[in-house]
Amino acid sequence: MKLSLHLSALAVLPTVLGAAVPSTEGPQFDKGHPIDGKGKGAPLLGGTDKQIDISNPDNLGRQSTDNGIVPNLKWRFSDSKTRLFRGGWLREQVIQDLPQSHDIAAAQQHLSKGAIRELHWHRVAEWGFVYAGSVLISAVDEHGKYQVEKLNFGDIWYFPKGVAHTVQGLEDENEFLLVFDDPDFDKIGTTFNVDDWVAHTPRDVVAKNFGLDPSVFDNVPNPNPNIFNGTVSTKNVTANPDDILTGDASFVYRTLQHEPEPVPGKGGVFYKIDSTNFPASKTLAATYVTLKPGGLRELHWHPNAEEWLYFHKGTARATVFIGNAASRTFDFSAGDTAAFPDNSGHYIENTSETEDLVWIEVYKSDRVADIPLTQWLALTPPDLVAQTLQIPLEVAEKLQKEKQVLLP
Ligand SMILES: *[C@@H]1O[C@H](CO)[C@@H](O)[C@H](O)[C@H]1NC(C)=O
Ligand SMILES: *[C@@H]1O[C@H](CO)[C@@H](O)[C@H](O)[C@H]1NC(C)=O
Ligand SMILES: CC(=O)N[C@H]1CO[C@H](CO)[C@@H](O)[C@@H]1O
Repeated sequence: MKLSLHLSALAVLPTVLGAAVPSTEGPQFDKGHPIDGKGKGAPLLGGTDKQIDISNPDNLGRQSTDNGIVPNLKWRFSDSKTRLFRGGWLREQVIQDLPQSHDIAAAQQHLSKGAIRELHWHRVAEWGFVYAGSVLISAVDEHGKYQVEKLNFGDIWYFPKGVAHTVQGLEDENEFLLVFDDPDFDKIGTTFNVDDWVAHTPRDVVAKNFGLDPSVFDNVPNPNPNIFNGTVSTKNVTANPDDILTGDASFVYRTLQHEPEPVPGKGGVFYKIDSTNFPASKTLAATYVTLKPGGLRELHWHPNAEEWLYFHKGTARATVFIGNAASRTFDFSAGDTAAFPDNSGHYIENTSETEDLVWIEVYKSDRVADIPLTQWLALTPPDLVAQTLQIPLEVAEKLQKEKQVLLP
């Protein structure tokens, strides 16, 4: 009797692999179930990562305006393999991780005090943003010009393709974002490390090249360590000070020492860092944005490039419209990266009640450029706008002609 009751109860209320069946009252997205509460959807009973479902309700179908097939545009650094070194670590996002990022690869890198990212160069340009601690950067270009500088929070470097460089951690713990203007960063032929080169060149040639005894190079590390623990540099380069890269030739831009862009919408703070204010940065253009709780980066698109993003703090959502009635909403949190297709329409909204949203945008371009929806419509004959969208003419006549950038 007891057994048959139990079995019939199971038949009405299926619990597969122990998953609790939710109530069907109202939307269930915040409980991790794809149920809209208006008759669409059903419980999720199979294998799933509950925490990820709950923090990505838009993947569960919450936005009824989403439509069509839009590929995944998001990658979490938390899903990257972390490579450990003496004095630091590295985790990357390359094209194999996020195939929709066609222009850019990126990494987070950590250097403890004294740790050195060994001397190297790349076939691609490198852009860095310091977000914890401080680092020493050193670089040399094709004209024998050089630069050695200490960078702190918010400071950016840009090393053009082929420029030799190194980075050292100065405080107890230091971390930064790296961005490269090529998505296939792990491809052979992208990075050239000095000790790797020396170790794989006939010793007598190395000795002849430097005019030194071959035994000088007996201890060159092999394999090369990439990052290794060291001691903080105390020596200056003793070359001609006239050869120091400064002014427009500088590889360094100190973001927070400049004025942010005007933001008439008053929703936050927007820094633009591109070749118009940082002349060295010819292939990568960036923004550093802080958006207040509930704020909105207005609907816009970028006429010149695909957009790559790194979310540093807070939580966000963004809907990306790729044309042909296709759009998809994504939920983001700190540590996520994303790539929005070239010219796709989108917004970014801070979904927190209390916390600022901080993110970085990077474009493979010499400049940051956007066209906001509101400004476009405001600068088009209002009767055409009114007829197209079927909105009152008075509304079309009063649209903001200025870019609002960030709305509260
Ligand atoms: C680096 O780490 C190794 C192994 O722990 C240690 O022997 C060496 O002294 C360290 N070097 C420096 C400069 O801290
Ligand atoms: C290195 O150069 C800086 C700036 O010119 C100077 O203040 C410092 O004393 C120099 N350090 C050494 C060890 O010469
Ligand atoms: C404080 C505030 O306005 N928070 C809003 C953040 O954005 C979400 C939508 O994504 C709103 O639901 C919150 O009210």
